[in-house]
Amino acid sequence: MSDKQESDNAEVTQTESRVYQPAPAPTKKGGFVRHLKRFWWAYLLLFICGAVLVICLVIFVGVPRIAQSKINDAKLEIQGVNVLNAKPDSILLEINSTITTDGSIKANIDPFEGVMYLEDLPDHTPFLNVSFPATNGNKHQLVNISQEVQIQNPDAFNTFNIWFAANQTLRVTVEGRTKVKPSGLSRKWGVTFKKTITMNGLNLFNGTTVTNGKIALTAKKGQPNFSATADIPNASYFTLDIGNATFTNFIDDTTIGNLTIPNLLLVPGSNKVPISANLDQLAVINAVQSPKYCKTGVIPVKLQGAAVRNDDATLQYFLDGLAAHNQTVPMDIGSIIKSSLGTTLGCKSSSS
Ligand SMILES: *[C@@H]1O[C@H](CO)[C@@H](O)[C@H](O)[C@H]1NC(C)=O
Ligand SMILES: *[C@@H]1O[C@H](CO)[C@@H](O)[C@H](O)[C@H]1NC(C)=O
Ligand SMILES: *[C@@H]1O[C@H](CO)[C@@H](O)[C@H](O)[C@H]1NC(C)=O
Ligand SMILES: *[C@@H]1O[C@H](CO)[C@@H](O)[C@H](O)[C@H]1NC(C)=O
Ligand SMILES: *[C@@H]1O[C@H](CO)[C@@H](O)[C@H](O)[C@H]1NC(C)=O
Ligand SMILES: *[C@@H]1O[C@H](CO)[C@@H](O)[C@H](O)[C@H]1NC(C)=O
Ligand SMILES: *[C@@H]1O[C@H](CO)[C@@H](O)[C@H](O)[C@H]1NC(C)=O
Ligand SMILES: *[C@@H]1O[C@H](CO)[C@@H](O)[C@H](O)[C@H]1NC(C)=O
Ligand SMILES: *[C@@H]1O[C@H](CO)[C@@H](O)[C@H](O)[C@H]1NC(C)=O
Ligand SMILES: CC(=O)N[C@H]1CO[C@H](CO)[C@@H](O)[C@@H]1O
Repeated sequence: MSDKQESDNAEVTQTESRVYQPAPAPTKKGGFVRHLKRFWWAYLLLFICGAVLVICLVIFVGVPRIAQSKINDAKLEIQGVNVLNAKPDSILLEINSTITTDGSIKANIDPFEGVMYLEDLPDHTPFLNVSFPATNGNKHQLVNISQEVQIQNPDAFNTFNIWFAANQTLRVTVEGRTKVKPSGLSRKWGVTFKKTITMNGLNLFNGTTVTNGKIALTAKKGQPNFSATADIPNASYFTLDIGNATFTNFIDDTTIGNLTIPNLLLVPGSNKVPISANLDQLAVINAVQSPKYCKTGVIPVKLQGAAVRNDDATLQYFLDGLAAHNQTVPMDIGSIIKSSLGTTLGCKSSSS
């Protein structure tokens, strides 16, 4: 640093001495004016060089910095995500999003490939690649994406689905390298686009209710012998084309059968869907008469994803999401039995 400064100083001194050498010894008055008249071009050159240097610094150091800081300050917000046409190794991914900037810089931003990863999973392994379209620096822009995305890293995508199904919120980072071309300049500069979004997960469908339960006494063996309507809350802004989802049901630690939600297309907000189940009714009746549940007739039934079939194919990523944890749904079995069979089952008198 100091070496460079010294040599710069030396150069300046040299130039000055060269400038001064041919000049006659200046008389007291008007000497400087004469000097200026004679060497105005040298000063002009110095000035131009200085101006060019400043402009170059602004363009080659300042602009990229400003461009990067504008990208960093831009806000990415997501209004909706659709996961449609779900296949074992691909999905149709639609994202409606907005990018908000302060609008102070007009610039064209190149399209780019971005990766998505879970911010709170330390290895940051991308679970999806997404192509972002070209944008500009306008204050408020709609960025809508619709593309068929290959699932190139199934493990990472399954993990994302497990977090998405289980967590109340999760943080997803979108990251990619792109180029920015400020309007009026002919060059492009590389910048990093990196945004972390905090989104709502499905929170294990907390708040699901089951109503309209009916026991089908005449069902043949293997046919569903229980039907109801479930109201499944989706706290996220995702629409998911899940398909036929089957869950194993437990009361405490005992399997009591399974239930299926046919053609499940989960949308944000409330989802009223029909369910049909094959339940071991004897086991259920025993449970509802047990001391633990006989007072209210309400049994917390545990559900664990057992199969997700869509167009005759298993969708492992949705299945992993639904199978990684049990979700608990309180079912008012007492009322269901009362309305289906017309009897009230109290507590078993003989039970200890
Ligand atoms: C995006 O917005 C359009 C128009 O409102 C809507 O039809 C579409 O379903 C939305 N897509 C997503 C992914 O939210
Ligand atoms: C893009 O998404 C916005 C919602 O963010 C929606 O209002 C708009 O209609 C969408 N445009 C298209 C072409 O889907
Ligand atoms: C993203 O694309 C790159 C290059 O094509 C590929 O190597 C990588 O596996 C992809 N990752 C995901 C998660 O799709
Ligand atoms: C999200 O859920 C996963 C799987 O249940 C868990 O391991 C992780 O710690 C959770 N992360 C956050 C940030 O809640
Ligand atoms: C589930 O919802 C209930 C209210 O419906 C709430 O009290 C409880 O805290 C929620 N649990 C989680 C894990 O969000
Ligand atoms: C659900 O139960 C029925 C009847 O017991 C059985 O045929 C079917 O294989 C089960 N489904 C799953 C995914 O376990
Ligand atoms: C769900 O609950 C059942 C019964 O208690 C248990 O056997 C099973 O391991 C649980 N599943 C998970 C993923 O915790
Ligand atoms: C109902 O379906 C289950 C499972 O298929 C079966 O075990 C049971 O016998 C059926 N009928 C009754 C009355 O529980
Ligand atoms: C769900 O299962 C039914 C009956 O097997 C079938 O007709 C339907 O096509 C399946 N739905 C999907 C989305 O695969
Ligand atoms: C984003 C959204 O629509 N969230 C909804 C998810 O479902 C619950 C229950 O139906 C609603 O209260 C949320 O508003």
